[in-house]
Amino acid sequence: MKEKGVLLFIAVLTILFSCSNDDESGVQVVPPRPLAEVEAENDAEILEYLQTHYYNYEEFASPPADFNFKIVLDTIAGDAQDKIPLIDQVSTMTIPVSSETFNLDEDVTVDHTLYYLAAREGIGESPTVGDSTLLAYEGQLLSGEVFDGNVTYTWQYLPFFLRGYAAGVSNFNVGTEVVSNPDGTVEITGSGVGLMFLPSGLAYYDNPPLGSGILNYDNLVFQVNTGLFIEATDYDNDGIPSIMEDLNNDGNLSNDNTDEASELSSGFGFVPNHLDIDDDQDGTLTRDEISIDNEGNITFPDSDGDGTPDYLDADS
Ligand SMILES: [Ca+2]
Ligand SMILES: [Ca+2]
Ligand SMILES: [Ca+2]
Ligand SMILES: [Ca+2]
Repeated sequence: MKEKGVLLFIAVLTILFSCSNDDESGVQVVPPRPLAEVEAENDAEILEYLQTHYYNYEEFASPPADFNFKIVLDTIAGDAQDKIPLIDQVSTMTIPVSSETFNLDEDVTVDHTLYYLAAREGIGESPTVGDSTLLAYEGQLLSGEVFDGNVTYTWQYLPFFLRGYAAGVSNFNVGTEVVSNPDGTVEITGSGVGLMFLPSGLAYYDNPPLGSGILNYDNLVFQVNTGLFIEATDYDNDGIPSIMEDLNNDGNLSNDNTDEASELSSGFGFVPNHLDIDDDQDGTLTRDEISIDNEGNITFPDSDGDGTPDYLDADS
């Protein structure tokens, strides 16, 4: 009797599942494409672009008096056929991306290449992917279509933005001080100007924002003017800088959640450590389970000696 019930249940599930492939209008829902296939396609598109385009590097090398330090991209052709292609000027970083990031029906990790260049080196330090950064930015597609941007400086807490964007920004130095002009505009002395190319696996993949003009699997290009950043940003103010809450050290702060099991069972939802003031959900705030000396050095007591520090150990 019991077995029959299970079989019936499976049959019902199968029907529900097959129906879910079609929405109400009868349009087939397309499952996301495999990560490795999309990565290879994206990388080929970006490389093709980098080989056939250049930026206004001559203006950056000897800036005209009225130059606005904006990066302008153009095709190598006609009068511009002798320009140096971007491919000879970019640097790269390799970022492993797990298929879990996009809830794919596969279990793979695929290396993605982020291409970037500093058109103007900032004179300050560079932020980490866990820092709040003051910057102006513009995003465009490889077609040249601009989809987003902000010409005035705005604070961005990098973990809230695209993974490739945060990684890209972390390569650029910022400036030193804010200067307010008589006309109300603000400049930052010695700010950096950078450019980056993100494959879709470091951007929206198959889930771009509606109405943004970005299509599934689109590569994105961002230019940024990096003004300032807050060193060792501690977003949840628990005493531990956000970057130190990237426990698996993969540059992605959203996949570190020590108390995930108890949060999910108690209906708290998923609060990653960089946003969690009680990282082990034992009722004692993280701030009260760590020690910070007068110089700001943090130590992590482990009172039961089991190798897990108290702030991540629900039973101590
Ligand atoms: Ca992480
Ligand atoms: Ca948590
Ligand atoms: Ca925390
Ligand atoms: Ca705690």
